[in-house]
Formats: sequence, C-alpha cells, structure tokens
Amino acid sequence: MDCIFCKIVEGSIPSRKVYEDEHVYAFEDIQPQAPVHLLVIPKKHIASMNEAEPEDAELLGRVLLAAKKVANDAGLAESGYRLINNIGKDSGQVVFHIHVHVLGGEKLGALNA
Ligand code: DGP
Repeated sequence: MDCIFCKIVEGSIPSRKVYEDEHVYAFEDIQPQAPVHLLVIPKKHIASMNEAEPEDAELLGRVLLAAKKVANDAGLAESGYRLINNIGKDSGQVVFHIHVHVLGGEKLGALNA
C-alpha cells in the first residue's frame, strides 16, 4: 500500500507522535498552518470520509475522541480549536487516508478562507 500515513503508522516514515492506541494514531503536521496543528488518523486505511462505511462508525468516533484528547493535551480546551476533514480535490485533500486536522493556538480565520 503506497500511503504515506500507513507508513507513518508502521514507523517506516518518522513522525512526531502525540497519541497512539490500538486503533488511532496522532502526530504533528509537517506543514503547520497554526501554532498547534495535529493530524489524527485511523490506523485502518480508508481513503477519505467518502469511502467510510457503516462498520467504520465506532472507529470514526474513536478518531474524533482522540482529536479532543490531543487538543486538550495541547492546552486548547479553553481557547477552542477547529477540527477539519478534507474530502476530495475541491477540498484540497492531498493525502488519501482519512485524517482530522486539529488546529488552534491562535484566533483562526474564516472557515472558507
Ligand atoms: P490534506 O490537505 O487535508 O490532505 O492534508 C494533508 C496534511 O498532511 C498536510 O497538512 C501536510 C501533512 N503531511 C503530508 N505529508 C506528511 C508527512 O510525511 N508527515 C507529516 N507529519 N505530515 C504530512
């Protein structure tokens, strides 16, 4: 499987891990768009939310709860933060393995900037 995020999960591409459990992996984005910019991914390869199936419901819930945890661990609970999931080319998705961006640490711009 030629997927950079699968390779990050395996450890064959290095990453700055902030959280890991049996199903979920979270790490720092290599091109941060905010003072805190983390990525939270399921270990299972799913290309995008548009390929997610009903049997992935629990896993996707785990990804969102892990996003909350890493945001809180980064000190963002009080100031707030944004979770983003890009789907397909008009959204700007470039890595086709589901990932939730966790952005915060400053006042964020308009959603459709
Ligand atoms: P998206 O546009 O939603 O597909 O975001 C992909 C993000 O992944 C982008 O913010 C940069 C990040 N990224 C791409 N390659 C790597 C990598 O090898 N390591 C890390 N840590 N982040 C990466």
